Formats: sequence, structure tokens, C-alpha cells
Amino acid sequence: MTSYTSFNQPPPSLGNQYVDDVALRSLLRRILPAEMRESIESELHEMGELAGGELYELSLRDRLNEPTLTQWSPWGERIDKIELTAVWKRAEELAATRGLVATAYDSPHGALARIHQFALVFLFGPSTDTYSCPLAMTDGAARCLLSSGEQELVDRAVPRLTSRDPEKFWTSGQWMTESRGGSDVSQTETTARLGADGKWSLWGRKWFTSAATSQIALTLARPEGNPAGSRGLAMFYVETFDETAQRPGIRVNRLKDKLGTRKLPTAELSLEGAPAQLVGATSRGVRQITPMLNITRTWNGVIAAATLRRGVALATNYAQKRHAFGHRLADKPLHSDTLAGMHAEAEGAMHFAFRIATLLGRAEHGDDEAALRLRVLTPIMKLTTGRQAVNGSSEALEAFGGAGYIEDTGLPSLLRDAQVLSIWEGTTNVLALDMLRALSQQEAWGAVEREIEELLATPSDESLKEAAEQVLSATSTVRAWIQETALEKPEQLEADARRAALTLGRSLELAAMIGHAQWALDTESDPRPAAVARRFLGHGIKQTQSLPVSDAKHILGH
Ligand code: MFK
Repeated sequence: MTSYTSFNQPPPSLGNQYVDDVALRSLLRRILPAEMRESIESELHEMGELAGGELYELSLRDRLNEPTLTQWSPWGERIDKIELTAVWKRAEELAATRGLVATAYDSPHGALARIHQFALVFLFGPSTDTYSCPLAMTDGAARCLLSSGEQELVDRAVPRLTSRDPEKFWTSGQWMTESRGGSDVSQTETTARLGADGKWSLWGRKWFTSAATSQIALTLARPEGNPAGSRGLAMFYVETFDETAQRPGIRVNRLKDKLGTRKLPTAELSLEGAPAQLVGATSRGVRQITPMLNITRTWNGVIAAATLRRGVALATNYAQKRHAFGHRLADKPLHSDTLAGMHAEAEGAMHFAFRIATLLGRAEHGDDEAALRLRVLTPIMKLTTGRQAVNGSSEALEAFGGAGYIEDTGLPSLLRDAQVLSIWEGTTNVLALDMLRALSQQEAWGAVEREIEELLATPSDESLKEAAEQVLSATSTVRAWIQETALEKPEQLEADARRAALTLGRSLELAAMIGHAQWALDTESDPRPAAVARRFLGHGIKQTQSLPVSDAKHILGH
């Protein structure tokens, strides 16, 4: 008689996500002073335990639950109530008590506070069904308000945005996207009206508002009478609930039906006289909101790296259990080769994201050189890691064969959730163009070159020396190309922007890996990071530099 229970596949499991992550721990040993590392070690350990244990298990159990919007009470009152999922409720509480935002603002570790914070985020993110989204915006809003110098608003909101008390903690939305706007924010149609009482109200429609349960939002609107275009926009602060817990002048029209991030309530809103406070001047609001964009883009990169790490952790664990063709998958050369490649991509992304976190911390503590570097490097990091997360998550699913395609393994959400990382906060192409704008500023190339020099240091290992030469060659080729083409063929330059950005992004990742690998060899006699860097180089850092615009036109029949 056939037994239907004779064969079953072993599911992947996760251990403590801090303890198991040799790459993260190696990085932290290099970039944090020993005393600081020891002082935060127990926090990281506890977060690693939550991420691999309670939160991961809860997210699997709660897989089918999604947020719901109830627009009307049974008695005909418009209520627009959004009910969150179990993981989000738990994540909200933990985010406050564990200081996922607060650590960046109240840590005693100065410029290194950002590393402390993002190490926690890196562990927390992949087990919390994209709760990183409201936290990223909250961090961005705190930074943006602090930069604005609007003391009354700072006093009112920042202590809540950075609170460790779940009862006081507020999150923020970032309402930028409109149906005509999208990436082109200059087409924003929402207007701001100044009443006779000297108070502003907002009128219009916001098309994608992530985490629509947030207590405040920063948004863009055009003060009545201002000219068209992005310079005619101003930035506003909105409190989304009044003292009776109603949404003042804000209607939630529906929650988006998205490919992924389905636990994240992303709403379409109508603003029908929503009370708002102007932040800064009555124009140039895009510039005013950029501190928020730069923080959320940094979070995006850290989460992209963490997503890659989660795929690698699950696939590596599974390969140790699953037998096929008479062997464990982990002992099959081709599968091991694929896994090693996934580790290399994940670690490249991690090094780049944490490097941006390092520079962010320095810039926030008055280092102008770090700020100069960040202006060019943040979009490059965001777009490079975003693409890696999509490709790497696809690879992670494939490492499970058919099981990776089955919903109740919980695996497909890795890929679906990763896809947003190259879309929101500026698509790959929008950020590549932003990089070109940043690189056109005087001093920008100098900043990139000084960054690469600092990352590479002076490798003495032969293979790392060779890799460093490839980094220098790739970046100087891109520089020469951009500078020549900008003058002679601007249309061609625009068409090549993504390729140039990805070459720079991968070169910067490799540079960071080389510097780290040499340190690991010298101080810990650890050859692993050098092997990882060589593997990453083996995947290639240079994109084809230029493909003729004329060919693209022929192909598209223009
Ligand atoms: C897991 C992590 C989760 C993350 C949270 C996700 C939440 C999701 C919420 C969203 O998705 S919100 C929507 C996000 N939308 C975007 O990111 C818009 C994408 N478009 C761009 O980024 C455009 O480049 C941009 C709208 C900024 C272009 O604006 P403009 O006004 O058409 O162009 P311009 O002239 O380049 O920029 C205006 C000013 O800002 C200029 O300064 P000046 O006025 O002094 O000349 C720029 O130099 C400055 N600027 C632009 N980008 C900057 C910046 N300054 C610093 N940093 C930047 N990144």
C-alpha cells in the first residue's frame, strides 16, 4: 500500500538573525569601536532572536490577513477606519520600545548612532511585513522638520516621532504622489488655500499614500496663485486625526490592490479642506522635502540589503536539509555556486547601504564632506540595491524549486515585496537622472573619487589589488563618458544614465567590499570577505557603457 506520508519536504527555518549573520557581524566589528559594539550587542542579539523567532512565525501564521478599510459606521457616519494586521500591531509596539527611529536621535554614540539604528532595522525589517515603510517616513519626517527650523512644529511632533513609548509614538506619511504627478512631482494638482484666519487648508487628491494610519504627514501642495511647475509647490505638515479621532477634511477613498507589500495600507485620499501648516517658504517645497527623501532612500537600501539577506538565509538553510540526486543540495557544486553568488550580491548591497548610513551619521554631525558625497551616492545606492533586491529575491525563490512558487510556504512574498524597492522613492530611471543632475555640480566627481579612495584604502592582497584596479578603471571610464557626452550628446547621455549609475553603484559596492576584505585578512586572518569580493567581481561591475539612441528609436519604430 502506498503511504502518502512517506515523503515530505523539510521547510526552511531561521535561527537568531544576528548570530547567524557572519557578514553583518564582521562589518560591525570593523566599523564600530569595541566598547560601543559591546554596549549594543544585547539589543542586536534580542532583535535577531525576535526576527528569526516570534516575528517570523507570526508573519507566516498571519499570512492571509490584510488591512481593511471601513468607510461607514452602521449608523451612516463616515469613519474611514483602517484595521491593521497582527504583525503590524506588534511591530508598531516593538518599533517604539526598541527605538527603531529613536536610536538615530537619542543614542549616545554620535555619528555612529545611524549604524546602531540601521543594524536594528536590518534585522527587524524582513520579519515585519514592510512595517519599515512607516518607520522610514517617520525618520524622514523627524529629520525634515529638524532641518526646517520651524521650532513650534519641531517641539510638537519630533518628540513623538522619536518616542520610545508606544502610547506617545507617532508615525508619519509622505504624501507626494498624485495621479498626474507620480515621478514628475511638478504636476502636483493639490492646492493650498490661505483662509482669512491665517490658516491653510489643502484641496486635492493624493494617489498613493503609504501607511495611511500615520498620525501626521508631510506633503506638497501649490499655494493658490503660485505658478505651475515644481518651484510653485510648498511643503505642508498635516495632522491626520483631530481630538475626536476623526480625519479632518481627509477621506480615504480606497486601499490599493497591490502586487506586494499587502500588509501595508496604501490609500487613495481626497483632501477636502484638510487643515495644514506651512513648513518653510510658500514655494520650493520640493527642495524643502528632500531631507525626507534622502532618509527614506537610505532606509530603502538597508531594507533591500536585508531582503537579500533573508532570501539567502532561507535558501542556505533549506540547502542543508533538502536531499536530491542522492546528496544534500548544499553539497551539489552548481547549487552551492548559485548560493555563493547570492551571498556575494547580498553582502555587496549590505556594505553599500551601511556605508551610506555611515556618511549620513557623519553629515548629521556637521561633516560637510560627508554631505557632499551623500548627494551623489544616495540615489546610486538606492537604485543599485533596489535592482539587486528584485533579482536576488527571484533567485531565492528559484533555490526552492517549485516550493518557492507556492503561496503557503510564505516564500513568494519575498519577491513581491522586493519589487516595490526599485519603484517607490524614485524608480531606477528617475534616480539615475537624479544622479546625473548631482554629478553635474562642481566638486561632485571629486567627492565620488575621494569616497572610492577611502573605501579601497591600499589593499595588499594580490587579488584585492586587481579588483581595486577594476574599480578604478570602471569609474574613470564612466566619468570620461559622462563628461564628454554631457557636452556633445545630451540625449545619448540621458539614454545611458541607468547603465552609468549601475556601473558606479557596483563599483562602489566592490570598493567597500575590498576595503573590508583587506581589514578582515589583516586583523582577523579571515579569508571569507576576500572570497566574497572576488565572487562579486566575477558577476561583473561594468555595464555596457553606451547603446545608441538611434538603435532604440529603430527598435521602437520612432
Ligand atoms: C523600506 C523603505 C521604505 C521607504 C518608504 C517608502 C514610502 C513610499 C512613499 C513614496 O513613494 S513617496 C513618493 C516618492 N516620490 C519620489 O521619490 C519622487 C521621485 N522624483 C524625484 O525624486 C525627482 O528627482 C524630484 C521630484 C526630486 C525632482 O524635483 P524637481 O523639482 O522636478 O527637480 P529639481 O529641480 O531637480 O529639484 C528641486 C530642488 O531640490 C533642486 O534644488 P534648487 O531648488 O536649489 O535648485 C534640487 O537640487 C533639489 N533636490 C532634488 N533632489 C534632491 C535635492 N536636494 C537634495 N537631495 C535630493 N535627493
